[in-house]
Amino acid sequence: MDKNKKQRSWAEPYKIKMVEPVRISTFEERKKAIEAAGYNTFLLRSRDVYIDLLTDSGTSAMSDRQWAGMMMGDEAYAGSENFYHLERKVRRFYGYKYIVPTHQGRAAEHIISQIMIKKGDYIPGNMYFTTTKLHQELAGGTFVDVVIDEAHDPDNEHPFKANVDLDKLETLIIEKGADRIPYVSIATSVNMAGGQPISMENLKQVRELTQNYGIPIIHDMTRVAENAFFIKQREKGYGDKPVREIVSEICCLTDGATMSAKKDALVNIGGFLALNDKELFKKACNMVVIYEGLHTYGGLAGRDMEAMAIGITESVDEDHIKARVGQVEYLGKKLIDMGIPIVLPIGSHGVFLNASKILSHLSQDKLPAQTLAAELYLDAGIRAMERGVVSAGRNPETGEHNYPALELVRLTIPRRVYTQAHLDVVAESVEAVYENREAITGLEFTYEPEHLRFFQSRFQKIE
Ligand code: PM9
Repeated sequence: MDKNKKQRSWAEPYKIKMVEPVRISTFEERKKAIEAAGYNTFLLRSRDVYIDLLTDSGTSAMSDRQWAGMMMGDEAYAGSENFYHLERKVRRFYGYKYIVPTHQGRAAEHIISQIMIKKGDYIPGNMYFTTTKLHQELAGGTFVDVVIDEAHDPDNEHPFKANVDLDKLETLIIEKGADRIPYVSIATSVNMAGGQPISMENLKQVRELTQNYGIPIIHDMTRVAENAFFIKQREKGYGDKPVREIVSEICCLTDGATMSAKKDALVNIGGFLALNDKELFKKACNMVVIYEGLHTYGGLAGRDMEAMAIGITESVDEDHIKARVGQVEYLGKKLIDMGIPIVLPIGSHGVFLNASKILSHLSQDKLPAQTLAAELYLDAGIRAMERGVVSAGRNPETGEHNYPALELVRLTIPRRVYTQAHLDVVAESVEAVYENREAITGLEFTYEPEHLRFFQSRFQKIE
């Protein structure tokens, strides 16, 4: 490339056809709202939020083609045309043989955990995810983190922080025995590490190792296209490969997958379980009728499956994925320039603020990430998500808090929803909170539910 060539700007590969007005609230209104929500951003009403970066889950803007597809919903109880369209897309883009639709990702996690895990089993994975780990535990298993150590260090700039530490994995297999490991759980673009990718090279090594022991790999493919984009950018030999081919190569190295289509696949609701093994598929079909619905709709309307089928194609479009990850990078770079500590490298679906560093005067017991998320809301009505000690929950055996090395606040970017100007407002708000950080006191629990406590817990300020 010509080094003297000026760097040119890029813009999103879409134009806006419909708008949803948002309201800018006053500080007094926000103070009332966050108190009423018990300082938990999950308990805020959406109408009280100006820029909603709680999650990229189900919050994306669907395309005109997806909306048109919604009108083609075949709402038959059994054998809807939209199911067969979805099945064709899963086979074509991901290569899995059998698909069971589910209403969202955790329903697929529930089914796979119940059909594969026995009491006393161990499930190694490249870092935990809240719902995935809970379903493994509810099925009688124990999750074991085998991600590389770099993943737990927010400042480490390893390009593939979701890689598996092969020594950790093999030691576990030898110690516990392959028969007590029903599968290895591999996530692409690991959420809790900050949206970090696994490399193709590492995935191939995991494949080889697990095949030697006869252990299958179940893939959490929620953000597989984002992971593939990072492989294209960072891994030798992949620079000229289309993202859709990289996605397919990843999936081919695994035996089955759980999908929350609310992320990569650009729908507001939906997911699936995909499998290559016919016997497991039969068991999954038997389970889905108990919890979700018939195996050709799994809790979804025909129109939802149609939007998902179309969203799968759009998710691997080169221009789309470049702009999607590019928006996150734009915000991340702005925050780095402002001197704000964030997880490095910048993630695929959001920028993760390092709350331990920003609120370094608060111990983890004072819930720095939960506190920071509440302060961000107070400053400018921006809603973010805690990803620290509150999300990590308690050890089921000891009842003690799990203290994760990463105490983070996630500024998650919904796909195709916000403009660069929104992201400028977000960056300025983070900077304002950062400048006032010394005055911030922590939070303590006033209510804590048993499972996935981050969703519904309530807190009060420590004065
Ligand atoms: N992720 C997120 O905001 C939704 C709420 S937090 C539980 O990041 C992965 C990697 C996810 C995920 C949800 C699920 C569960 C599985 N794996 O929310 O049930 O990021 O569709 O998917 C959220 P569902």
